[in-house]
Amino acid sequence: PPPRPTGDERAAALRRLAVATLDANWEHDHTVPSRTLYPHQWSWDSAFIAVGLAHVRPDRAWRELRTLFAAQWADGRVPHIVFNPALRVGSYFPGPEFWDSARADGAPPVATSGMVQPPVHALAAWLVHRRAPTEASVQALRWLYPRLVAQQRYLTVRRDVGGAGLACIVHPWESGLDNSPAWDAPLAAVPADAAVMRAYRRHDTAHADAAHRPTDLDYARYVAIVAAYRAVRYRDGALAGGHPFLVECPLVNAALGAAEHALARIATVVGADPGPHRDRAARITETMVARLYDPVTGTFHPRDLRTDRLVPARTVLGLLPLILPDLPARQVQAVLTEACSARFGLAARMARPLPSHDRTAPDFEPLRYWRGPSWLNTGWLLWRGLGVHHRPDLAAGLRESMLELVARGGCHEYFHPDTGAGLGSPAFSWTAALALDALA
Ligand code: 2M8
Repeated sequence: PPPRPTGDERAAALRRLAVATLDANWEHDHTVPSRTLYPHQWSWDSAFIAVGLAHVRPDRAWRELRTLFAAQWADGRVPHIVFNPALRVGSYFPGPEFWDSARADGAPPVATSGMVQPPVHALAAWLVHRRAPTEASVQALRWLYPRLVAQQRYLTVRRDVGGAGLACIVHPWESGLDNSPAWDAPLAAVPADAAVMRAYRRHDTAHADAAHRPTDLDYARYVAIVAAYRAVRYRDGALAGGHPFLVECPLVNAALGAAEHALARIATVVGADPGPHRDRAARITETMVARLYDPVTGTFHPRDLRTDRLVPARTVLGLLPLILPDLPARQVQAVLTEACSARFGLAARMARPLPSHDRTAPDFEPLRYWRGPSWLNTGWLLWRGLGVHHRPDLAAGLRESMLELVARGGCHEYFHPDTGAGLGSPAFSWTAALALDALA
């Protein structure tokens, strides 16, 4: 067998591959997540991508964020997809014709989706600036700051369907973890029939193994929920009255709280008052603990607002509130216990990669997208949380496991949670970007 590469050789090879992947996915003013599966701009992908680009092409990191926020709606929502008008119809489903954003009030001139994704952008902007603070990065922060504030306001005011101060998601796509078992219970109430999908052509299954993607029934429900939101032209006023999917997600809300912490730091750079951001961050953390933490399971769960119950599934979403610096010691300890249990296997030397779902659950599926496989972005968020809460031993174990995945498998979209084999898109941008950040 060839000699095992040294740590330095492994790092150099990984860096080259990551940079080449990001360069190949750069498209004029943004980076596509994948040329085949996701050929437009995605919201939270761009935030992760910017974090990675900061290490090698800081100008592009800012460009990435600016392009995304140039498509922000008048109400402050940052759309989860910004469509590239140069692409032919049918390059992604559901495409611009399906979303029909032009008919919604306050949509930008460019076609977008009408939904959001986890607001990790303020954190990303802060990290990009901190990596290389320059006059240009201060200018970029000045431009972004009011837009990031508007994004927060949209989520905490218009999307506060539960009335407690947390943001509600109106579609599983808004969580970023599309077919996570976390959404099975709330989705079961959405009337849909797999036959609905005969009217459409899925594009994803032409590029990835159908057995590794959401099912046709999942897609029928995804399409039905978009249709309900599109019918009210993406207005949020009447959501509580009957929208088919209304959930408070632990990741979206943890990102919301982490964003206020990041905004407090950004505020000091741009000459704004950090105080209100710190107050809002504290309120979000407190409310998350009160509403989404279950003392019996010792982890965070989504709250289904239609039943006002916590969803029982224990997924990786439950661990991600660890990114909140002000998470109380009791919850930090409980989440660490959950992460280090046989369900997720976090350790200073990890035997297997971090899965996206509880390995011991009967509905754990090692190949199917967000129902088991290991993803770099959720690993990266947990890794940051471990740093924030002073667990360098566990952070080092997780980092090593993530880098080993990419070193062996390449910049795949996700990885088999037992073997580490690469799955999904083989040249996926956030995997490249977050590997670069973990390497630094
Ligand atoms: C996946 O979601 C899109 C829909 O938004 C899809 O399946 O077509 C998710 O993994 C999501 O988190 C990600 O942002 C997107 C692009 O990478 O792909």
